[in-house]
Amino acid sequence: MASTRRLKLTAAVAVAGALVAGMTVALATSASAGTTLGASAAEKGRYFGTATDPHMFSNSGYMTVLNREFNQLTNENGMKWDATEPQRNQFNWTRGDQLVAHAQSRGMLVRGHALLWHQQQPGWAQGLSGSDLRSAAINHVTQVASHWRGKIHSWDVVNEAFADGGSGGRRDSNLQRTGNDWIEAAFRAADAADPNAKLCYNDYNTDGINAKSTGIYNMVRDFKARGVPIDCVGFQSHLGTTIAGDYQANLQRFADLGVDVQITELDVQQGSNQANIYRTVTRACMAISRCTGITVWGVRDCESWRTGANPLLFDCNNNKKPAYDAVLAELNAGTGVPPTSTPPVNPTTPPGGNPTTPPAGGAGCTATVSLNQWTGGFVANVRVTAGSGGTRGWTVAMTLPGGASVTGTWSATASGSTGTVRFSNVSYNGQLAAGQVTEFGFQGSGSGSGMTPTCTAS
Ligand code: G2I
Repeated sequence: MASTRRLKLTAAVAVAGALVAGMTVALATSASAGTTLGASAAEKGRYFGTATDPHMFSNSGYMTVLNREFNQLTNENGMKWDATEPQRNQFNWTRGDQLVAHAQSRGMLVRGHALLWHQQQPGWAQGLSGSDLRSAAINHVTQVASHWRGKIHSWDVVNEAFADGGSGGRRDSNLQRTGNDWIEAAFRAADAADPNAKLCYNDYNTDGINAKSTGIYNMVRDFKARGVPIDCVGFQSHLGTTIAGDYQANLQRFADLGVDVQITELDVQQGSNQANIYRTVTRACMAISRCTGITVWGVRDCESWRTGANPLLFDCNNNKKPAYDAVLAELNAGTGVPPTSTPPVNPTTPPGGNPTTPPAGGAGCTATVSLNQWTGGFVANVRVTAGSGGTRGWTVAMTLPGGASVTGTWSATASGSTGTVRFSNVSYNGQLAAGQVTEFGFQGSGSGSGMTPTCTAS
């Protein structure tokens, strides 16, 4: 985990041409510096991206704009649950692979969108509930994040889980009904599957300090305090004809928690204020060193999901709009990010030690468990720390209380479901360097109290 964290931090400056997660990000900054959105953002250590869909890749006018202006791509629909897992455990990578291939061929970053969301679930998942849905959801996170491991700059691990209105609480959904800890279980599974991707929570109507953004702020603060692996918060910023006066202050309060902030789905209602609002958003991001990039939700007005709103930077004839000029000017006027980001601060030491300073385990390995329990069930998250000799593989044995049984496991293989259960590494998390940490988890029925893990390394 320690080396993992450092790699994640360097990802913020990947746009400057660093080697990150096994992918070379070489962005053309010199030829067109100051004259395109991507190059101007890259000069300031940031990305400027767009949502797109591979079905547009054959449209030459569109692609001229996309390839010239943007250095980050998000698949508008093709990496969602319904697209990637249309039948349970049968995966379709076509649209995501096409987008990743195009991005890689041009040195563009990829934002992954979105692992878990209450919308655009495949029909089979919509029909599930309880521990069956929880297992399917965690399996989805693991499989999808593993498939594109090392190729995704940032993942929207969980999308739109908070309610609109004044409650500041969670949105009701089939996922929420599996237990309030479903979000942290998803982040832990994503971290195990792709340790170098930045892991984001993404939502809308969070464009200012309000009840919803404060609910999310409290969740992120709690995650940081307990060592849940969250790296960033996405602010979609689907905006109308006004923008909150505290837009920047809201981003800043999240950055101050020790997470990156990203503008992930920006579009603004056409009108006399459109260019000004785009300018305000860009200026706010450039003023915050942990605001690592901006993504607009489409290239041209005619492909926007907001039919008739004309909310984007290019018209349907590939022409730049006044809002484009406003954004470019702000990118060029803005400040750069520091060459190395400040490491995130964990306000309290999480169970099992702070990930940046793992405890010395001696030879072999050590394991700690943290539990989220409710009446009749629990989720256990287990942290495995390699001792001074590192590991080629590991097994964690745990004796479940009488009446308890394992109903689903992620990032490990379980030997059984009751009594003493042995959890062994899967293919990608067995090899750990000295002091390195990995995590796995399982869901159970009954009570999980009193389990003591014993770790054996091979
Ligand atoms: O709703 C706007 C965005 C809000 N945040 C999450 C984003 O993922 C979301 O994107 C939109 C896409 O822009 C739309 O393109 O998500 C919609 C789905 O909720 C997308 O719409 C879907 C339609 O619902 C489908 O009928 C259609 O087949 O687009 C699909 C492909 O065109």
